[in-house]
Amino acid sequence: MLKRAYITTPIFYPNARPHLGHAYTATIADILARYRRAVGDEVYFLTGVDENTEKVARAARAAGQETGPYLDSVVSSFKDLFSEKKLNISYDQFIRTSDEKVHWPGAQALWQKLVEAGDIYHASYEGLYCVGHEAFITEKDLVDGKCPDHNEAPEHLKESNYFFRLSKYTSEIKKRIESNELEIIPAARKNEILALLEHGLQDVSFSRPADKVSVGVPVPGDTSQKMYVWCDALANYISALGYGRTDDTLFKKFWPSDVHIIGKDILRFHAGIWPGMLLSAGLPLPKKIFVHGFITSGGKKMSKTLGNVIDPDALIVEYGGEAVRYFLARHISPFEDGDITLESFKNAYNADLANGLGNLVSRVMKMAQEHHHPASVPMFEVGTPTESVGAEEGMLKDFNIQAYAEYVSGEITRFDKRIQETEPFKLVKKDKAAGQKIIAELVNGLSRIAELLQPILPATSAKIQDAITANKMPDQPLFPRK
Ligand code: ME8
Repeated sequence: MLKRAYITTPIFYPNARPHLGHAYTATIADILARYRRAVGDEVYFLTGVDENTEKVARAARAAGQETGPYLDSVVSSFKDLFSEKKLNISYDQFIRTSDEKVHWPGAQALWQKLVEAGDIYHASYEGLYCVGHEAFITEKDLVDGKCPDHNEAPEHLKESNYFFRLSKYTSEIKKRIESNELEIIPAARKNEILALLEHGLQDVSFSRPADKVSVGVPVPGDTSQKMYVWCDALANYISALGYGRTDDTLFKKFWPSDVHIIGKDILRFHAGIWPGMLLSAGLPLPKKIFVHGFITSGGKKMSKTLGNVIDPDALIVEYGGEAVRYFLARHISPFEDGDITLESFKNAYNADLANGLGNLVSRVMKMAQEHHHPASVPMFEVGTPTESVGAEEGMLKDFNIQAYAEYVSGEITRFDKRIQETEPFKLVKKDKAAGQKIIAELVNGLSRIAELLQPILPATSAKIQDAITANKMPDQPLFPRK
């Protein structure tokens, strides 16, 4: 049955060039989107950037640039990283929240709904604000007077704002999460958010005085206030589909989303504030939120000070975008934190791609080119790509991208062993028909591997399929040894 799937990534802060964490989220979201397309679902895949933040304004000032041109240049570096020649992220839309035509009408229409529900009220806020988090924090979140995540002292705010009556929705949100109507995956993250809900959600300050922030969506009917960045950012998931605009065909077709893919750092916004806003507006909640862990390097958080930051672009220049996609899928657990170092990357590249997959393709296709006649030797029955990918459906359906990649690796090893055991290149000289039969079986196996690899390594999968069709070794090794 044809299903619709609206898949989203968070919108990333474009205060600096994209890092490996951004690359990870985008890649796993892309793998899931490609898989859903391969099984015949109608997919709409959204990614983009969260521009209405003080972080960007500050970064622009530090770079001695105006916010607009600064944003344009950082946004092009995200688009470049996601492009076909690099990570090959097959998004249908890249939303920019500075886009007054695409995003603002939806964000403002949603605000209006919250007002109509009686959930927006005026109050004064006094407390601490961490610009790094773009969130209100409390004394107990601080270590030595600083936010430990951003190593920065918070600002002390005393201002008159609009508040959102989030507290009203605690029990309803809890009910939806407990019953899996709003499924939080994996279970550990579900428990984490349920524990938080146990304490009850507090109302949130939902706007900032316009003269105190440099960017932001104006609050409808009160230009002296701009929307709080998370209020405007979360709205991107529906504004992108045309919510609040004349043409809301996509919204009608694709909302509610099948899955929001996010990192563990932003769970409480997505499983607290966002469902609260949707409930207040009378809109359906997303079906699932998939929460992945963080990437560390050498067991430590990547940081400029520690000098362990790995730049996705540098890896791509050296090894190619497909190798980066492969590593992220195969060697980072989607459910927990995962580690990468330049050394572990290189080792995995050589073992799994140069010696593993690349070598298998060369060996099999060399034998095929010399001894295999596709027209005369019957191939084994292979399923259509849809059926083949569908066979491993369980793993990708459960977001276990790593288990799926491991399974494909296992298939590569299995066919390597088969070559060692049967030595068809020797056999074909003694018993031509028997040798050719095994070569046909290997070509067949390769074809299935290519199909299975399609969501993870789309370009490599196509190259393997082309080689099989041409019955010829690829001109260049797919993954040269490094
Ligand atoms: O939070 N490992 O944007 P952001 C893995 N604009 N993933 C990581 C990571 C790491 N070390 N670091 C970041 C924001 N990420 C908001 C989101 S959504 C309505 C607004 C990934 O640029 C992870 O998915 O800080 C995380 O949730 C996302 O980048 C946050 O990116």
